[in-house]
Amino acid sequence: MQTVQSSLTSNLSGLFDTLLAQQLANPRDRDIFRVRWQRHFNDCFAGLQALYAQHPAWPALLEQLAQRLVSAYAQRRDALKIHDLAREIEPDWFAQARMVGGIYYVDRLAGTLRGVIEHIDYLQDLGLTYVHLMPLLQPRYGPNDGGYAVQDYRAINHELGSMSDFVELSDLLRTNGMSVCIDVVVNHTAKEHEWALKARAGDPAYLDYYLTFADRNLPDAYEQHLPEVFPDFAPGNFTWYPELGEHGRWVWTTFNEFQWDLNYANPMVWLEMLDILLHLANLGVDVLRLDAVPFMWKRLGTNCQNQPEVLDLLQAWRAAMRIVCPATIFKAEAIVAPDDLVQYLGLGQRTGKLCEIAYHNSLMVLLWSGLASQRADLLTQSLLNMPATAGNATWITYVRCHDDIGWAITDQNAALVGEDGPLHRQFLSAWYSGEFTGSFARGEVFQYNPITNDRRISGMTASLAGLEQALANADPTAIELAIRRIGLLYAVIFGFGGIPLIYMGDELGMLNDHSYVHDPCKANDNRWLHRPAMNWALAAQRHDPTTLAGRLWQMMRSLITIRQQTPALHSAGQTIPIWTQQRHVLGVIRVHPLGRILILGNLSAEPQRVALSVIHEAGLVSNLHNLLEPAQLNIDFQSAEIVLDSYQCCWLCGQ
Ligand code: OTU
Repeated sequence: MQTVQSSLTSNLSGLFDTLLAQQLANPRDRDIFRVRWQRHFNDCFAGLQALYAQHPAWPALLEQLAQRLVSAYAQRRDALKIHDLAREIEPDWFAQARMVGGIYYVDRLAGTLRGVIEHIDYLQDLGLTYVHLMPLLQPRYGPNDGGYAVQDYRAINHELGSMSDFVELSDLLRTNGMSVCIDVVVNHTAKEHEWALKARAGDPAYLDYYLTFADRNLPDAYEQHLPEVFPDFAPGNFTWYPELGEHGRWVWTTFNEFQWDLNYANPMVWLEMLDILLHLANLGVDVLRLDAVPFMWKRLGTNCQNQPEVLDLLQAWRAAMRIVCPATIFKAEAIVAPDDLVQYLGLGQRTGKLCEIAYHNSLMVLLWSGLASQRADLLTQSLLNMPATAGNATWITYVRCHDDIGWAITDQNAALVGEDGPLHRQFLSAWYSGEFTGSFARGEVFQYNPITNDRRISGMTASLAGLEQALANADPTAIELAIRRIGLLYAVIFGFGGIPLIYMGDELGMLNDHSYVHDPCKANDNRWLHRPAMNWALAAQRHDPTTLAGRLWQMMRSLITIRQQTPALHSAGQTIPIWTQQRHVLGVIRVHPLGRILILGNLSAEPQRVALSVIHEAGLVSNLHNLLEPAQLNIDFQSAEIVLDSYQCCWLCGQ
C-alpha cells in the first residue's frame, strides 16, 4: 500500500509540475503552490484515500484534483494572493477580539447587492469586522427555503444583482476591514440544478450524484433510524419522482422535496463541490458557511448524521483550500449534540484540520433556557460537560439566527441539576410561544412533532426577550427589563470566546414580522417571522439615545467597542464555566496570557449577590473593576458580596 501511495504521489508531483509550468508564468507563484502542496497535500490525500481508494474513479479523481487545484490557483487574482499571504502571516485573524459579525439577507437589508454597497456605512457604523450575507447564489424559482435550494452555485441570485456587483461588494467590505461570509449548501442541491436535470433526463453518471432508490426497501430501512427535520411541511426523508429512472425512483430529500441530498460516496460529487468552493473563494469570500454538513454521509442503521466519513470529506476539502486560497476558512453549520459538534472544529480523525469555526448552538439554546427559568445551573452544568475544542479553531457565538431554536438540552445534563429533560423542554416551548402564564415572550411554535413532542420556536430576539409584549402593554418597567435581557444575552456571547454575531435588526430591537403569511412561497414556514425587512426608519433613530432603537444601538455599540479594546478576549484563551454559588448567576472565566476576565451574568429580574470569595477563587483578588457599561461595581463590603442589578452582566477584571 505504502509503495502504491508513494508512486501515486510522486506521479502526482510530476503532474503538478507540468500543470504549474503550463498555467503559471510567474516562478514565484509556482514555488508558493509547491510549498503549500507539500504542507497540505497529505491531509487531502489521507481523507480521500479513506473514502475513495476502492472506487473505480480513484486514479481519475486524483488527476482531476490536481488539474482543478492548479487552474483555480492560476485564476486567483493578485489582490487575493496578497490577502492569502496576510492571512498566512496572521493565522489567528478570525480569533481576535476585534472580530464582531453581523448577519443579513441582502434583499431584506437593502433590496440588492448595490443597495448593500450604498448602506455599507451602516455596517461600518456598527463596527462590524465580519458580514454574513445570507444565501445569495441562484436558487430555484418558487419556494426555495430562503435560498437553501441552489440551482446554480456559480451565479448570484439575479434578483439581488450580478456577479460583478458581488465582487465589488466583497472587495469593498474587505478593504473596509470586514470579512465576507456566504452560504454554500453542500448537502443538497435544488432539484432544478444542472446535475439533477441531467439525472432526470436519464444520464446515469448524474443519477449517481444523488441518492435514489427504485423501491421502498432501503428507504424504509433507513427511515427506521432517521429523524425528520421538517415533520410539519416536509415529512419523511424520501420523495417519489415518477420521471426518474425507468419506472420512477425515490430520492433522498432530508429537508424539502425540492432539496435533493447529494451522494458523497461518489468521488465526483466531492470534486465538483470542491471546484465550487474554490470558485467562491476566488471571488473574494473569506468564510464559507457549509450548510448542513452533518448530513453528508449516510449509513444504514444510524441517524445518518455526523458519520466519520463527513470528517474525511471536510478534511480533504480544507487541505485543498489551504493549497489554493488559504485566506478562506470554513464555518461548519452543524446543529448537533456537543460531542458531535466539537468534532467539526480542529483536528480530524486523520489529524488534518476540518473547520476553523462552528456555531455554538448549545450556548445559544442554554442562554434562552436560563432566561426563561432565571437560573444558571443547567447552563453551567452543560457548559462544564462540553468537550474541549482543538487549537486555532473557535466558536461562532450567537443569540439568534435565521433558523428556529430547537431545545437541544440533554436529559443527562437536566438530571444533574435536578430537572426533568422532557418537562423542561416542554416548559421552554410553552414559555417562548407565550402560552405559559407570566411569560414575557412572543414567539411561535415551529414544526411541532407529535411523536417526539418537540416544539421548536421562531421569533426575533426582542420579541422572545419581552420587548414586543412590553411595548404592546406600554409598560415602561417591562420595556426596561426586556432591554436588559437583550443586553445580557449579547454581553455573554460577546465575552464568551469566538466570533459573536449580531442577528440583523437586533441592534435596533426589531420585532417579529408577520407579513410573510401573505407570500405563498413563505406562508407555511414561520421562520420568516424572524426574517424582517430592515427598518431604516428605526435605523435613522440610532444616534438618538432618547429612542428605544437608539438605546439598543448604544448598548450594542458599547459592547462592540469594549470587546474590540480588550485583546485578552482573543479566542485562543480558555473559557471556564464556574459555579457562582448563586443559582441565578452565570459565571465564566476567560483566561488568556493578556489577562483574566470573569463574566458574571444575572439571569433573574431581581438583583442578586455573589460572594467576593467566589471572585477571589476565580483569580481576581484586588483592584476589581467592571469593563462593561455601566462600569460601576456595586460591592457590599459589609457582607463581602458583589450586587448585580437585574439581568446585569459584568466583565470583571482585577489582579
Ligand atoms: C440549515 O439548517 C439552514 O440553516 C436552514 O435554513 C435550511 O432550511 C436547512 O439547512 C436546509 O438547507 O435543520 O432546522 O445540523 O440543523 O442544517 C434547520 C444542521 C436545519 C441542521 C441544519 C438545518
